[in-house]
Order: sequence, then structure tokens, then C-alpha cells
Amino acid sequence: MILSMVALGFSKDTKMSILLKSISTERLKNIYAARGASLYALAKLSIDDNVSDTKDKDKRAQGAAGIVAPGDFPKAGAAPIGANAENDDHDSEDIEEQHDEKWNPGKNPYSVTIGNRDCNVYLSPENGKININGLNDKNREFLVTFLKKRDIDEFDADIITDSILDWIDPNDLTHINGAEDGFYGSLPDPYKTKDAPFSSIEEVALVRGVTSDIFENIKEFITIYGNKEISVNVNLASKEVLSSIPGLSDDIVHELSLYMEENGIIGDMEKLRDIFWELGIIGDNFEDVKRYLTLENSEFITITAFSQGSSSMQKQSNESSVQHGYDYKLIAGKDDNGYKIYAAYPE
Ligand SMILES: [Ca+2]
Repeated sequence: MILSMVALGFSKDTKMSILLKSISTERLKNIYAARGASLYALAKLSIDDNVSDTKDKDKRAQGAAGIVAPGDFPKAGAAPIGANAENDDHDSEDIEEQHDEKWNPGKNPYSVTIGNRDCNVYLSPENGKININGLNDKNREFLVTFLKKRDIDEFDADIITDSILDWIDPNDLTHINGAEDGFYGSLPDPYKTKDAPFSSIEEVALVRGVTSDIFENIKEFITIYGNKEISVNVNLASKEVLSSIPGLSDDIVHELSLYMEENGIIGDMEKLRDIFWELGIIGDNFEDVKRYLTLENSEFITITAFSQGSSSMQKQSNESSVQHGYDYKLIAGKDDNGYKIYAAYPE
């Protein structure tokens, strides 16, 4: 009663500022949850099945099941969505199994609860994207086709592709539509070509033809991480990327995805050969396509954690920013001691 009288006395501005404050608190919770989920995934990725002390290390986490204390791991929903999760009672054995479970890259997200936030975490190998450090004159058509699929006109697609080639090649010979020091030196704020592989994805925005709109349009589909090979992971690459491979069409990629939905991932090259045989890609055509494909996961992985807004908040507010949750992204690469973080978005 008293509260409602007080509330009636609030000016419109005060109500607005309380609403904004509560939105920003919810937003902060989402941010910390998404960041926590990313780091949790990093730890789960780094679990070495062959190391005997893994269990001891993870025992610390068991005590904190459900509650996230600083330095502790939260309770994990172990199975990816769609996996068999019938056993829902958390006796100690279950929890132990969950904490010992290594996470691996795949199409479906893992779930983990951080504080009161449910987070979905996607683990995507970087070789599901086009590695522009692996671009050369023989495979350039892959990138040109991809750029055109992203609604970039052919002329710009050629400029961007040739300019990327010039950016990474050590020489100063300009490709037909490319750019070397002469071009960049004549800009209002002049700079030089790298003449070496890209060391960050943001560097792509420096290349001739790559406007900020184009960079935003393509950045999720290209990578600079990995062993400088153009081949992409046939099991985990997006349709946009796969259907840009010279020799593959939208229809073929659609058939391929139907096959994988039914039968799971493709385990070996002979299987891939059989599938393509059925789709009419045989002999030299298969060999041409095969050099763009691999069945191995890259040692670099993008961890994307998505924190959902709390359910109570969604009822209270129609603010899409709250309902939308928050996503946080880490790019991690394997080293001797597990995974090392190479980049984080937002920083
Ligand atoms: Ca060059």
C-alpha cells in the first residue's frame, strides 16, 4: 500500500531511470554469464582424456554445483541440446561424470548455467570458415564466389580478392584488380601493404575494397587462424561457405546437409567419395572439390556463449535488448597446456 503510493508519486523521468537501471543490471548479469560460460567452455575443451589427475582437478568444481563462486566452475548441463539427457537426477556420480566430460566442437550448443542465467555455448572449429591466409591464384575463385553470394558485386569481389592476395604475398607485383604500396600510399592516411599473412581479422578492414559494411557482412565467415590451408571442414562449415567451393552448388550442398542430418558427420574420405558419387561429382570433379575439403577439426576454435535474459525480466519488459541476452566470443587455439585465447569479442 505504502509502496504503491510512493510509486504514484514518481515522476515519469524517475520511473524511466529506474527501468533503465534495472535493464542495465540485467544486461551486466548477462555479460558476466556469457563471459563465464566462454571460460567454462575453454576449460571443458582443454580436458585431456588421457591425463589421470583430471578427476582431482575437477573435484573442486563439484562442491560448487549450481553456484558460481570466484575461481570455481559452475554446474554444467553436460549434454548438447538434442543429445540423450534422460538422466536428470544429479547424484554425485552424475556430477562427476559431467565434470569429467570433455567438450568438442560440433553443430549443436552445449548448455551451462551461470548464476541464474542459462547459457548456450557453440564450439565451432575455425576451419568451418574460409582461411584467407590460404588464398592463392589457383583457389581465388572460392573467395570471389563467396563474396558474390554475400551480395557483393562481381567487380568489388574481384578487387577484394586480388587485394587480399597482394596483401599477403611478399612481392610488390599488383594483381589485375589488386593493390600494393602504391595504392595505400596515396590514401589520405597512407599505410603500407602487409606483404605477410594476416595476424588479426580486423586487419581485413584495411584491404582495398573492404568497406566497413562489407567487413561486417563477411567477418563471421572468414578466418586467419589455422594452418594457412584453404580447405574447410565439410562437417561443420556453413552452407554459405560450402556452396562457394568451385564445383559445388547450392543443390549439392543441400543434399549433403540432408545426408548429414540423417547419418551424422562424415567420418572418412571414402565415405565422402561415395556421397559425392551419388550426387554426380565423380573422377576429376571429385578430386577438384576434395582439395577444398577436410574432415579434421582445426586446432583453433571459436567459442560463442549466448546468455539468455532471465525469464522474470522478459515478463516485465518488452525491451528487446534484455530479451535478446548477450553473446560473447573467444577464439582459442590449442597448445601444449590446453587452449590459449587469441581474441575476445567484445574485448
Ligand atoms: Ca604484396
